[in-house]
Amino acid sequence: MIGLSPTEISFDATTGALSPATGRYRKHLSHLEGAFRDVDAWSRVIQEGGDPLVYEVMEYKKEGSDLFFGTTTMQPGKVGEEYFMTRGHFHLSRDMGEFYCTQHGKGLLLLQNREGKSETVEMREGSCAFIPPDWAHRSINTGSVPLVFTWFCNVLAGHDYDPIATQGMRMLAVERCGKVELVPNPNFL
Ligand code: M6P
Ligand code: ZN
Repeated sequence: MIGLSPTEISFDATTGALSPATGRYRKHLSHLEGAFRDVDAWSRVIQEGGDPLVYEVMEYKKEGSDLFFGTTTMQPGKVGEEYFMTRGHFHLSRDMGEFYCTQHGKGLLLLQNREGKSETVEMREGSCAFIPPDWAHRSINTGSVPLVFTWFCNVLAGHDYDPIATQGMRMLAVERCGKVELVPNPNFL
């Protein structure tokens, strides 16, 4: 790691655009098959809503560095009563956590440990969330504008999607009577 040069990377706090970026991807609703409880609503929003963009991730990784960071920009929206959210993952390296710092919008960070204990941290402008090692994490846009956050992580952390893709998370974030509610996921055993 000796010999790496200091670098400035700029980001736009309202769009999440990163410059320079070394990677980026977009997730549209059709890429999130199985993530939302209401499968009929999921198909309907894809067909009638033109397969909307749910989130975009941009990252900056310096070759040879132990750390990297990026932005995630989540669009507002719902599938049935459930808010747009990320897939959610554990880290492959179980001893590595992460930080999320919210730049714009509002949301919920839903966390779950290996024993199925569920916790949330509010995501709002000017707040950061610490994600402890071996806690699964999923971000949820509960607002009406894009939720933009920066994240900081070890390059060796890796993504383990299987447990959440298979079982989902214990809690769901839904809108009921115009309010954000966390309700138990009937499909989580
Ligand atoms: C955050 C980070 C990324 C992650 C992204 C989307 O920005 O944790 O590493 O890829 O969220 O989440 P997911 O990979 O679970 O879809
Ligand atoms: Zn992560």
